[in-house]
Amino acid sequence: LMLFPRHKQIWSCYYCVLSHFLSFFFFCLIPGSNICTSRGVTTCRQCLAVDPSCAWCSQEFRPGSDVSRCDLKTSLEKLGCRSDSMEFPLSSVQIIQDASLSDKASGGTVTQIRPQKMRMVLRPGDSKRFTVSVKQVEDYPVDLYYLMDLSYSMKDDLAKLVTLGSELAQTMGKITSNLRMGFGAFVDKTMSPYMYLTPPDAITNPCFGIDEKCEAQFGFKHVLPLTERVARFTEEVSKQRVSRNRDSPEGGFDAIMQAVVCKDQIGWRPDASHLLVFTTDAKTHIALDGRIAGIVQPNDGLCHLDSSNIYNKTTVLDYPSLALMTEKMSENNINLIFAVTSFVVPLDIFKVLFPISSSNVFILCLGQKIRSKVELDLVDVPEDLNLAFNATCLNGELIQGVRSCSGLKIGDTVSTHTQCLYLYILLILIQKNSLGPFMTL
Ligand SMILES: [Ca+2]
Repeated sequence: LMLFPRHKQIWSCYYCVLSHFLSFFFFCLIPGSNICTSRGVTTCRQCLAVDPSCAWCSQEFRPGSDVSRCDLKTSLEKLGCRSDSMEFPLSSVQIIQDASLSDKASGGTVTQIRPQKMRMVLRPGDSKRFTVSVKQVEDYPVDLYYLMDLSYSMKDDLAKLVTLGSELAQTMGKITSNLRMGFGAFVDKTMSPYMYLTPPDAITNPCFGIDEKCEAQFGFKHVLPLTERVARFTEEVSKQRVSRNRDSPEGGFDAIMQAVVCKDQIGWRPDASHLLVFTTDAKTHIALDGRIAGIVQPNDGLCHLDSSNIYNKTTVLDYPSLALMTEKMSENNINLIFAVTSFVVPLDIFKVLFPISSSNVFILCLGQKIRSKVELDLVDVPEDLNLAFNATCLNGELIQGVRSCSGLKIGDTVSTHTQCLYLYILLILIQKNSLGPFMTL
């Protein structure tokens, strides 16, 4: 069970209830006939798949008799079917692992959902309810990776960028004590027409033409893997110097892609919240922009950091598309946060992705927003299985068809405890015509 929405099961529930009601009504009018006997089934397997109320008698009643061996259990008993010949399996739910929910994220295994493991045996068309409790622990681990735009125009903002980084560390430190921070920097693709190639001095010092000294241009470099020593983060960020490149849009999307997919190098923890903060003051190159440099190979969405943690496919692969970025972020469970200047905010591409206010405020709010909602999602559910959710949120009221609870506030410990508990009641329903008489979860 994980996070995100899909809705469609509710209607099939109504449909099943309605069809069961109608068939019951219909068969009541014909004495001796019911849903089990009317289908003319001849095997146990077929019989048990007709309806959860049907039983199969493995003994022959009388040679040549036309009495149905598939019938309601009570009818078969009346017909003299011995109990050891009666096949009438019942659906069952068995909880296998049910460790209690953790209060704090620090120390040992963190349990945020219970039960953890269950075994369910269901007959086709049958349904079972079970309750899943979810609790968002305090001090839940947070990984924050900071992507700095180090193009020349950021020179004025570099101090602000450093401050933003340390403010971010402070703010996040208030929300969780289990914080890891890291950062990387980007400029743009290291080739013409994005890069200054002449005179030769400009390659090592792109600011040569304006009589200044700055860092050689690079595509993306991963500087500091996620570390719990936040002071080190502030220290490393303040060491950064700007570079310079030729065109105004920058190659930030290349950096985002690498930060998302290079899990091992970045050090994303599998059980932490992942925040990727992207700073820039300029437009961003998007997929197909690579064509002006003759790059036709689409971005492959793979990690290409060399041993010095430099992105080594910057001149080979095109910038990633929004679709590929979204796919990879969702795959790796990463939340992207844009910390951009007012110049960038009106750009359509950012408008589509996020509604943005002033960067500092935005990050503060977002830190809380990310932790204020809990949502259940299903992963790899077999097609024959229908799952419906009812949520019991903060006020204890049951909301049908809802799988998320929002409104969690980060505040004092006592209220957080009570506010963090969410209960979900799940209704499991297997549709008819499924693979066989049984399905095991
Ligand atoms: Ca550029």
